[in-house]
Amino acid sequence: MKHQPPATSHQYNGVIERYRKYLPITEKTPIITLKEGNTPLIYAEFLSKSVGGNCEVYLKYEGLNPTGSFKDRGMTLAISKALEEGFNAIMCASTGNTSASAAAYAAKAGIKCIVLIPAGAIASGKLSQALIHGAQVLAVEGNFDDSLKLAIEITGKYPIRLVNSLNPFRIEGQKSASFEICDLLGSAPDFQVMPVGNAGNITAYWKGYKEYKEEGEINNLPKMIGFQAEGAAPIVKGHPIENPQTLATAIRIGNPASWKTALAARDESAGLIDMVSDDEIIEAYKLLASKEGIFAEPASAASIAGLLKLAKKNYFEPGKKIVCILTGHGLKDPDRVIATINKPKKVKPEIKSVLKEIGY
Ligand code: AN7
Repeated sequence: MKHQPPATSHQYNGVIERYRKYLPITEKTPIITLKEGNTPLIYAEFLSKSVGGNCEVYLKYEGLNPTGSFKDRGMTLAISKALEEGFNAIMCASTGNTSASAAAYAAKAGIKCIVLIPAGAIASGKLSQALIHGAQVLAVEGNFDDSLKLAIEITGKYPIRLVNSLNPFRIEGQKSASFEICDLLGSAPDFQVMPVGNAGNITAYWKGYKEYKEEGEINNLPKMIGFQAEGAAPIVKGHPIENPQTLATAIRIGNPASWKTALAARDESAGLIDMVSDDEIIEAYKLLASKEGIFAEPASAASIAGLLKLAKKNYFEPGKKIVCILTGHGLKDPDRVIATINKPKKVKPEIKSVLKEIGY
């Protein structure tokens, strides 16, 4: 491997190197990495108390990946394999995070990246990332589902690799997050709570847990719990949603590509997939930031909203370990904060005015 620091430096080198034996990597695969993965699992004191019954709540902070979301775990593999297979162009449809990640890894690999985004419907941080990394960004006058249909059709006809989660290497890379959770806890948690959009990530986590159990790394499996946004909850409602709506733009998806495998994860684990309202998402978003010190984007807060919804119904038995996945960083969508929290109050540049405002 070129340009890696000497082994003695102990630098972490990304999910492919760390979990190589569980991944479809050969000696010929050129490894494209931005040192993704190895994200912290943070004990959440306030949330643990809120759930009660001596339950322990942990947050897997995926916003600390190189491009600020979990997508990097799958992208390192998808791009490395695309290079191995001789592609020099990739394409994705995206609600934002996939495009940011694809653009960054394509830049690192020196290949062309084309992204199709629903016009006017992705958060400004994500759009900025895709643009600065040099992707060709096309704003489709339609929603994510329309964009994905186009990406599938085009990549089926032209020598461009699709890097949405329909690309099996995306799922392979993303399963590394369940390995990390097990390595840190010493077992699988009792419950895992996460947002569900196109349903690739719940598919990947479940695959990871099952493989770790087959390999003898763990003896238990978690119940898989997914949350969709109320206005974009096709899996909960049992039919595609033609015009999905939610302020959690990352999961504004009406016809998930991995629908069937999401149902399998739910049913094989005896878990559930439910929904939360935008109001519940915003409440959880603020609570996470103000009580746990963690800024996650609204889609990620859906897992916290879901955790609290289930806790209210006494869903969790006492003493259980619960891991919530915080899929993306809050800075991805700064406009949501401005729309949610009062703007700073203006004061005159004098001590008197400041003291008056702060009550001293
Ligand atoms: C922060 O970027 O679909 O259920 O195109 O960005 O695996 O789709 C993003 C999805 C959750 C849902 N949280 O994951 C895209 C895209 C965040 C996300 C999801 C997404 P999946």
